[in-house]
Amino acid sequence: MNQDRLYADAQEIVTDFVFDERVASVFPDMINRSVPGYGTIINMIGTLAAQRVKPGSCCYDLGCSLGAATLAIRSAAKDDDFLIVAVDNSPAMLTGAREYLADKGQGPPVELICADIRDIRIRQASMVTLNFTLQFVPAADRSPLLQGIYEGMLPDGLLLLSEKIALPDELTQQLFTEMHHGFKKARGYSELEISRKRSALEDVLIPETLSCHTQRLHKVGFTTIEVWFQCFNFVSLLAIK
Ligand code: GEK
Repeated sequence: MNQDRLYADAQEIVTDFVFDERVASVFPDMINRSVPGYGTIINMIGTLAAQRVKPGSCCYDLGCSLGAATLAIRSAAKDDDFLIVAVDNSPAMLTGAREYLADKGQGPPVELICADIRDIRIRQASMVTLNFTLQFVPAADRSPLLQGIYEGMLPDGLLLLSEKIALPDELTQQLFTEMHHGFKKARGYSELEISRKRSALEDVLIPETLSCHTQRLHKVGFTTIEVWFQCFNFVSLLAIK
């Protein structure tokens, strides 16, 4: 696994974060050292898919990056009788996903699509995963995207939504941010790397509060909405149609 040193060089000018070749080449290391619980969430996506995905249906991995969730779904599948649709609009990520999945055994078929998830029509979905992807979609487009997902789901369909969240008050926001930075420091990131990455993400990753997420999911039509994982400002929700 290549180590993420993208923000270690103090001389380099910090520009907006993009999912390019440089990011794709260090992505597993970057996400594991930056997102608390990432491995647990990936494993649970596989477990949930094995329980919830119906024969003949589709299982979507939206913003699939290198395909970690797709691989977990495929590896945990009891049968090959459903289609996994994995979508990402970063060509570098999709190329990486294609290579990553190619030599990782058998399972249900996977359709890899290089596209914006806002342009994808969801059909016959028994499960949809948005694992730390919605936060990169412009805020105004989040409701229409979730509405499309809801409409394309089968009854009882499951949405797994993981997000970095904003806290409703300044004190908790500060506390959770410090805890997150402590998490990153313990995994070898320097103060400089943490602050440079933070600046790069500032206008790119737009977090919302947990109540904003749950209210929107209700508005779109989901009935059961529960948080199943939280580690400071990182949350994963389940929403059932
Ligand atoms: C994982 N889910 O490993 N359309 C398509 N893809 C997009 C869009 C969009 N509009 N916006 C962002 N992406 C993965 C991790 S990473 C999370 C997801 C992170 C893609 C983007 O190219 C990137 O690959 C992914 O969403 C977000 O379980 O880096 O924090």
